[in-house]
Amino acid sequence: MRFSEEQMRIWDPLNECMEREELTMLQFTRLRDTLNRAYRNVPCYQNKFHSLGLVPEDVKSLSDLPLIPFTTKEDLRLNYPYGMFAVPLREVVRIHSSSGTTGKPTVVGYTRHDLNTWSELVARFMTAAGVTEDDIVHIAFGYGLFTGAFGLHYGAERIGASVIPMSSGNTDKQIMIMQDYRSTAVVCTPSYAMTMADRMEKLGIDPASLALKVGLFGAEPWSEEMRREIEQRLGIIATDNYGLSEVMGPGIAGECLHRCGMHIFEDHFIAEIIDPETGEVLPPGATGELVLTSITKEAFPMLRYRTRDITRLDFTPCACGRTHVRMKKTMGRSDDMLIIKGVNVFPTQIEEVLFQVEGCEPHYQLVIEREGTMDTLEVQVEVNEAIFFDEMKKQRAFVDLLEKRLFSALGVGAKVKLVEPSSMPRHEGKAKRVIDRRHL
Ligand code: DLL
Repeated sequence: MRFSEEQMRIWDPLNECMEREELTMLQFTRLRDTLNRAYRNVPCYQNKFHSLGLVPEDVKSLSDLPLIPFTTKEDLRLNYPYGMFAVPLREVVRIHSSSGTTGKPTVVGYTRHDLNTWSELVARFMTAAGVTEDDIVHIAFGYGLFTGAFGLHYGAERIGASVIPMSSGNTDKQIMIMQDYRSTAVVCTPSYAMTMADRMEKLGIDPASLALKVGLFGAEPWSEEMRREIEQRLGIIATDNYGLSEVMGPGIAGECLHRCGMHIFEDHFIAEIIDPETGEVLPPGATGELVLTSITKEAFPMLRYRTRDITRLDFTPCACGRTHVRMKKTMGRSDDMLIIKGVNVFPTQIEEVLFQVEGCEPHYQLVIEREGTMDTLEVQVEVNEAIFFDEMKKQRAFVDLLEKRLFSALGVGAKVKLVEPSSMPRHEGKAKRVIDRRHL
């Protein structure tokens, strides 16, 4: 695909295309400042340093980064709500929170300067996706404590685009607004994009009749197959962007139009990949858990935060000219990894298989149960009407085909259950794919 110069613009070329040597120097200066501030103002960091007999001055270059202890979700829980803040609350102008599916959510804060940085970084990946001041950006993330909507909102405004703060849900109204206001860019989770595509099909609305050109998707794992499906069904370019509230929210990494990995904004975050079992830093290109250190944040600095997201870094040059390293699509959080009969399985691997088989609808759920000491996996997948109402023999052959494909992709057996078209839950925010019926 060829893109115009306008589409290939870079928001902040000075920082996004910095030579590695200069970038390394900048990272170290910023890291040192962050360490000093975190050590001085956050008892949790100070205690961790003390227990190792460490002071910030011991970190003399970037290669000393592994000396710094990891920060985990547990640290944030123990210091709930404001214990990890490095500035007095009077300097905090915004508070957000993580999705917190279990236990108390974690609380994060931003100074005015942090909000400015956040908008700049979101503006970077929106520009990288081809969004300009001429775009009408339709934000269908839920506005609230979740960082998704506000993060994208201020980034789009920073670019000068016209922002529609639609929020999530009420899909028919979303579609009506898209039609009437001529939205050109849509922002939501990939699973909600799919829900919208389904609904348009049901309502007999041809996506080509809309003005949509691009979708900026993130906040949950999704496969390349799902990207192709969304692009084809909505007739748009779909880009991926990554972030997590503990480290800032969206705006940590985002794809350019080449869509070959998400550029991590390395002048603000240092990325490492570690072995999730041993904590050892892995060599460039290895797959493991992403660890992030923020180096410019004031209110809520994060030192070596264990994201739990499994990915790998790609240091090869990108055709767009940005020099920042790219992270590959995450396979999911290590917490989402299923262990079926001793084999590690990520839901996105299953998604890839299902999307390749004609007749499967892009809606599925994974049910894990325990039989004796063994975990079993059932893949429930919606199929189109032709297959669902097909004769038993044909249906059986379809199930066999899926089970075979799953086995060869995963290396472990899964049972497949076909379910009626439109019977699976549709998602408005982050999709919940796994139902765990084990009583552990
Ligand atoms: O989901 C921030 C965000 C909002 C990112 C909007 C992109 C767009 P949390 O609710 O704290 O923050 O959830 C963070 O979501 O650790 C990943 O597991 C997952 N995640 C986020 N973006 C992606 C992505 C926001 N592009 C958690 N691909 C992260 C895969 C993602 N997983």
